[in-house]
Amino acid sequence: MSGSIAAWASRGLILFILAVLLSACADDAQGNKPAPTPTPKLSLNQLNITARDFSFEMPDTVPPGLVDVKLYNNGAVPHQALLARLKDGVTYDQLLVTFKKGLVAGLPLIEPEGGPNTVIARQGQEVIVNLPQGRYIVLGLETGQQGIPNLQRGMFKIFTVKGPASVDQPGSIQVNSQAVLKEFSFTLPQRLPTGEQMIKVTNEDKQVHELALLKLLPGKTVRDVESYQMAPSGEPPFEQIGGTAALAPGLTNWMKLDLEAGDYLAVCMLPDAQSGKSHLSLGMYAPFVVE
Ligand SMILES: [Cu+2]
Repeated sequence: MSGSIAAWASRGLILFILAVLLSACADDAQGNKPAPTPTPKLSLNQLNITARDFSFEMPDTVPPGLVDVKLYNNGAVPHQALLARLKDGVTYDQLLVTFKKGLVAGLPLIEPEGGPNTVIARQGQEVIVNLPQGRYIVLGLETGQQGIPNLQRGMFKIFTVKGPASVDQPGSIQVNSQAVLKEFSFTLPQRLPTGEQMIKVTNEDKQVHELALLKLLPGKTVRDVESYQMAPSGEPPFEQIGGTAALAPGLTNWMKLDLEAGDYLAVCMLPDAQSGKSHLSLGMYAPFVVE
């Protein structure tokens, strides 16, 4: 019995390989560029989050394990959706009161599981996360106009992760390249191709980091980004195009990108627990080119 299953399995594999080869040949014959690596055909649980000015719309319950999170910004200002698990013993009231004192005060109360980072109006970001069961809150940690944190305007929503877990395992996610978050630095490719790709993002440091993606406007550099962050005025020298939100030490997210050619910057804007300075100003950025 098991022998015949193995035979069927290997026949299926051969057919699959043939199909892949044939499709590759078809591309070459027409002189087209090879197709980008297809995104995984996993039966992942889906979570759609709509951000508005200033609220989140999403289900009250999310299944544990791998979840494909799609954020769409239906507001007029930039929004992110950080999925944060409350640490044991922390209450929602305590969390919201503490976050009002600032990020440095609030971060120790949560285990940040990542999620889609900040995108401008009418844009989206898709990120696969791997959620343990627990009590959660989705947070928008951006500071909006007049220096008021969006959280204080209502950018949070409580939810629970429970129920049957996803059967998919992280190893089945097809990855095109990797980004590693370290102590005030990133390791990621200096060049990326245009088009769809999946990037595995892992925090290998002992503190929380994020990977915010910025597309630099023509002629702008990391210095312009830094000056803007210190004293925002006028139009930013960049466009916020997503990335992965804050990740606790040791955790991994998978971000799906579909980039056009240009100059980009991966940055971490989170504040340092000791000095309160942004990780960007401590050197946590990495420029890269998409071509
Ligand atoms: Cu950081």
